[in-house]
Amino acid sequence: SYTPTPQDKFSFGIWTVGWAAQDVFGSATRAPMPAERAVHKLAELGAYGVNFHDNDVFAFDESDRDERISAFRKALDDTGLVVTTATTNLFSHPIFKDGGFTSNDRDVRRFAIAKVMRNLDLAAELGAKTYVCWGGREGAESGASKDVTAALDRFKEAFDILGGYVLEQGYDLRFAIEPKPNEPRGDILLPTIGHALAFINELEHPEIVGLNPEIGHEEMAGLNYAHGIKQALWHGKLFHIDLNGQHGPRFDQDLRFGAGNVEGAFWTVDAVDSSDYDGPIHFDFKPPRTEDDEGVWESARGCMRNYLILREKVRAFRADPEVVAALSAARVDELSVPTLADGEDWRTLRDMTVDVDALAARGMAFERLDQLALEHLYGVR
Ligand code: GLT
Ligand code: MN
Ligand code: MN
Ligand code: MN
Repeated sequence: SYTPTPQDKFSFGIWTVGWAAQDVFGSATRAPMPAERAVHKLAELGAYGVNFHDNDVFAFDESDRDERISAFRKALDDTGLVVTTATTNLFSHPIFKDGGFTSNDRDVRRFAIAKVMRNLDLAAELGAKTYVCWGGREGAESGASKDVTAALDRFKEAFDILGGYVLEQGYDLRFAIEPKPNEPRGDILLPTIGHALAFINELEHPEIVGLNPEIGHEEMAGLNYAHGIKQALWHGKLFHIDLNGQHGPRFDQDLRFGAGNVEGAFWTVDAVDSSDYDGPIHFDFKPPRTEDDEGVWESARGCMRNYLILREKVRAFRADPEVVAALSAARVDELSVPTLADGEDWRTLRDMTVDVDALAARGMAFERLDQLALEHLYGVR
């Protein structure tokens, strides 16, 4: 068991398994991987879909565009893998050194928006429903170099242009902004789920813009991912998820899902499994630089296995009668009862009295509940 099937809706970025493992301190340890090989291998492992950047498939200069897209499309047809999601590489080429949508250089901004439009056409053609926008280069290393107010105006302008484009073309696509606090820029704009949620409200077409939160990115900022996606869901804005692993605030580790913060992974699966999120269960990880080709697939397999293992544990936790009793002792369900009863308003509360000492003395019984969760996670229940 713990063998994935397409019904589990697992998907991967082509760039994840395809990463040749070059980093800031060293060159690639693996061979470049054509997109079609990633598609075939992921299908063999039981995945359902893929996400791709334009330049995961063809070169930046687009000289090989048609032949590379045909090979990609053939692999998709041969395997039945679905393109759930697409995105644009606005970060690798030197032209984007100061960003795409918010570069100080206006010519670069215009080129970046055009590059996105070209890949939106391909995304729509291949049936993607979500278009991820990770603004990794939108930011700064130093204070005076970026007029943040103007940058936000330009960020909004880009989404307004692109939103208009998608609506006028009649594409069945929604944008998903992916926040990240830093790396590769010293400070990235729209650094967390909260910043991005507020930004979306300022757009011309907010209804087609939501979020793609990544576990590692929120945890780099010291934030709780499960809480973050629950708030995004509460706003109706969880359009996509990037699952991976991270050990707290440090560089972006992109470990396979389930590694790093294991307890966080447990509550993440609980949050997704109990929600009405129906997008792909997407993995955005990087097989470590130590791994050869076999290690790459072991790492990809691990993402899916860990999700299935945690899903089983989360469901067992929720179904455990002792957990049901502990939830009730912790009065978790009482939080769903509105604070005012029908017909009441502020007048009811204004002059009420309570037995302060008695309320202060009531324990919350959370430790018992959390111990039960840990015991399910540790595998002793
Ligand atoms: C890049 C980044 C990811 C984003 C991808 C989408 S590319 O690997 O680190 O977090 O999701 O552009
Ligand atoms: Mn990451
Ligand atoms: Mn990444
Ligand atoms: Mn990501």
